[in-house]
Amino acid sequence: MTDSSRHVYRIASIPGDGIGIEVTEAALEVLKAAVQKSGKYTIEATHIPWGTAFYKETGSYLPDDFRSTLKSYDAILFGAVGAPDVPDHISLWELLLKMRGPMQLYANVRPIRCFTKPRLDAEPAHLDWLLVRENSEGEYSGHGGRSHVDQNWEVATDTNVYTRHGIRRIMKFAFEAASKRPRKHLTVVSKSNALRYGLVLWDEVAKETAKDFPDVTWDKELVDAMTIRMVQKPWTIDTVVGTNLHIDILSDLAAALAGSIGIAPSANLDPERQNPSLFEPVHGSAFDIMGKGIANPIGAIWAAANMLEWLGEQESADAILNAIAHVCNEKKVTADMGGDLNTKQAAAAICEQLLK
Ligand code: GGG
Repeated sequence: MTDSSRHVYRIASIPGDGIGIEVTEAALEVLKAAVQKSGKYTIEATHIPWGTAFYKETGSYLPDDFRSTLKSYDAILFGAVGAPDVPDHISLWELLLKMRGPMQLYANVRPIRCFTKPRLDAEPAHLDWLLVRENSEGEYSGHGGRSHVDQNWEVATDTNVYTRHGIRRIMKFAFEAASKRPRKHLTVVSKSNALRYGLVLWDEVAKETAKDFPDVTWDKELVDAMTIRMVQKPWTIDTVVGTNLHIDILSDLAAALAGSIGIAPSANLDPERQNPSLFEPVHGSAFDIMGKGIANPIGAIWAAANMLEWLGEQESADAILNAIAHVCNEKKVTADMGGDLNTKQAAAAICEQLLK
C-alpha cells in the first residue's frame, strides 16, 4: 500500500483472537480499496501478533515495552480478545484494558446507525446515535480484591473510582461531540439515585460542564430507564454519555436494536493525541464461529472508517460508510443481518461499491 509521493499512515494491526483475525483482514482489504479510491495517501499496516497465542508462547499478552512500540504508529486497528481456555478477566485486562489506561484512551466513542430495518417499532433514522463511554476509570478502575478465598466468609470487591478530572474531561468531550451533530442534544446517563457518591459527582460535573455549551440541550436519565427509552422512544436520543460499564452495556443494546452486534464500531481515543488511538469492532472474539468465515466484518470496517476520519481522511471515511449503507440496503451481508454472504464476500461487496 505504499507510494513515496503520498502521505503514509503507519497503522499497527493487532487482530488478537478468534474472529478478530478474520474481521481485521476484511477491514484491511477495505482500507486498501479506500487508498486506491483516494489516491492521496497510503497505509502501511504492520501486523503485531499480540493475543492469546502470544500469551501462551511468552507468558504475557503484551510485551513490557508495548507503549513505546505503539507510539511509533499513527493509529491501532484492533480485532478482538478472548479465548475459551483463558479466563476472560485475564485476557481482557492483560491486553485491551492494559492498553486503554496507560495510553490515556479515555474517550470511547461508539456510534450506531441503522442500515436496515430496526428491530423495534421505529424508523431507521430514529437510530442514529453517538454513545460516549468514559474509558479510563469508573467500574473498570481495576481497584478491588478478594480476601478469605474459598471460605464461606470470602469477600470480593470491585471499587468504582470517579475523579473530578476524569468526569470533567469526558463530559467536555461528549458536549463537544453533541455540539457537532445536527440535533445538538446530549443525554447524561447515570445511576445517581443508588450510587450516592461517584455518580452524584458525575451528575454535578455534567451540570457544570453544560454551562460551557449553551448551544447543546441536555437531559439526564438513570441507566435502567435509559434501556426502556432506547426501545420505546429512540427518536428522543442523539448523543449519550455514560460510565465505563453503563455504555459498555447500552452500546450492545443499541447495536442489537440497529440490526446486529456485528456492525458496531468502537473508537478508543486519546483526544489530546499524545498516543495513537485504537479502533476496534465492539464485538468480542466469538470462538463459537471462529474459522467458519461467517463473521460480520462491518463492525471492523466501520472502525477502520472511524480511524481514517480520526487521521483526517474524512472523504474516505464517508465513502466507506456510504458503501456499507449501500450493501446493507442490497442485503449483500452476512447471515446475522439476513444475508447469505460469508465474511470475505461481504467485505468484497463493500470494496466493489467503494471503487465504483
Ligand atoms: N473487539 C473488542 C473486544 O474484543 N471486546 C471484548 C470485550 O469484552 N470488551 C470489553 C470492553 O470493551 O471493555
